[in-house]
Amino acid sequence: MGNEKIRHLVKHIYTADPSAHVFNNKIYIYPSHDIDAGIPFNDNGDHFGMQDYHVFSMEAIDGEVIDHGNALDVADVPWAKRQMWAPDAATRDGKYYLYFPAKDENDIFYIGVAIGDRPEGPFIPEAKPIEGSFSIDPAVFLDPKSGSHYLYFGGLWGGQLQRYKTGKYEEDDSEPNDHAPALCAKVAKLKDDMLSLDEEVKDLLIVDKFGNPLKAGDHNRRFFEAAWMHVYNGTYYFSYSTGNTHLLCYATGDNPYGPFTYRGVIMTPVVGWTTHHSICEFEGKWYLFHHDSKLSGGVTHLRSIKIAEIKYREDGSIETLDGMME
Ligand code: FUB
Repeated sequence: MGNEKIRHLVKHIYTADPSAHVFNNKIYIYPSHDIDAGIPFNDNGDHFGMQDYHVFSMEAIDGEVIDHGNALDVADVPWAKRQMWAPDAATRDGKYYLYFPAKDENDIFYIGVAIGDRPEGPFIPEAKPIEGSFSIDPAVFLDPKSGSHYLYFGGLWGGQLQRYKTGKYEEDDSEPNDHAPALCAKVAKLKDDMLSLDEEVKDLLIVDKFGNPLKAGDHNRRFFEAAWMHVYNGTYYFSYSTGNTHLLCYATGDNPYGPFTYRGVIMTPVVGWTTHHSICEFEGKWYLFHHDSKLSGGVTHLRSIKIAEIKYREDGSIETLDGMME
């Protein structure tokens, strides 16, 4: 990047929830494509009425950002009816896989997968969502140690994670009381076909420095949505949004399942209600891809993707970025 601390990547359409990966020596970004669908605001996030995905690429951090156009449309996904929320992508054996959450005809979120021959798509969706998946915000992580891929997911409130607090779906939208353990993000290894889960979905536990699970009332630290995993210097970093306190936080562990110990804040609140990110290494530097609502004047569901360099200290902690910096 040049002298600027945060680079605004896309201005001709609204984009959010950027998942960045390096494929074939280029950066590919898989964001949500924000639109104003004319749906009134509510706590359920129904106003996030996205209908398709565009994929973007850059050959250099300062380089031109190419919009590769429509990669997948809700109209082409047999099981999905609305709300194409935060996606992610992965590659294996020459194929590319786009993972995405959407609501079905009963307004229940599941996670789907679509297959392409190129990183930018187009992607052909599977006829049904991934069996055993639920809620939102898929993030697919290639474990450099084992060579296996893991699917992380989950999101509270509009993302419906609280409906699975007993382990199976229930309409009850209440959260655990403040003193109970916080609800966890979910993780499961993917099969080699990249289309199905290889095991039962597990809880991803975040503990404090004393080893105690974070509490549901600990809104400044507990997981809300926007899971991401990366490895730096052999340590696993699980990062996420705290939702209603608008922080991007991280916790570290020694394997893809955890437990993870809470370490701190990566980015303070941005303009807009949501905050969502990915972390990606490119040419020896590490970058935070994120979004805010500055371009739309603060409209919460009309966001724009951005990039900022992140720095690690000697002890592996991450320097906190100011979400309001220019
Ligand atoms: O973009 C819709 C939802 O907003 C995402 O799935 C959440 O992570 C939040 O960014």
